[in-house]
Amino acid sequence: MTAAPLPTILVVAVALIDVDGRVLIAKRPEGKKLAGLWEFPGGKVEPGERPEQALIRELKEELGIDVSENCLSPFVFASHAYDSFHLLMPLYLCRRWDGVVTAREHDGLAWVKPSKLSDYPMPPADEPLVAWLRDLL
Ligand code: 523
Repeated sequence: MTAAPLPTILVVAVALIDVDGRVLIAKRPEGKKLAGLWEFPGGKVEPGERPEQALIRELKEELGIDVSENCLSPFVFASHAYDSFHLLMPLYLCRRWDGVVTAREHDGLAWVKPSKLSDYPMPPADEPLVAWLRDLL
């Protein structure tokens, strides 16, 4: 018998990059899946949303910042089969935002040089993105 295919969910994520070329990662909170791992912030694309709209919404909710759509550049697509779903996750780059980055939903935030990102345990979908960012920045 063939196993039923895993449902696919679309999640958007961002690498916020500061003037010193450091990248923001955020610690997933207790009580959520993959708690304690450091992720590129983002979240699920809700029905009817375009990915960029979803990312702008998530950045406001999670980090308290305002981002305009023309500051978001699509960079690379992550794909990972978790136990119960297949995750598709485009990573956007963003170097400009308004407001102060604040952990509203995470257990911590860190601004990290690309060469040091691999020191932080990440969700499996995020791990391959680190090498892409190291090569770019
Ligand atoms: N990931 C992931 N990496 C990553 C993100 C933002 C999300 O692997 N950088 C995974 C973790 C979850 C799933 O994607 O299994 C959904 O992410 P989540 O929970 O952050 O999305 P939300 O916040 O939209 O979900 P709800 O808490 O259900 O609202």
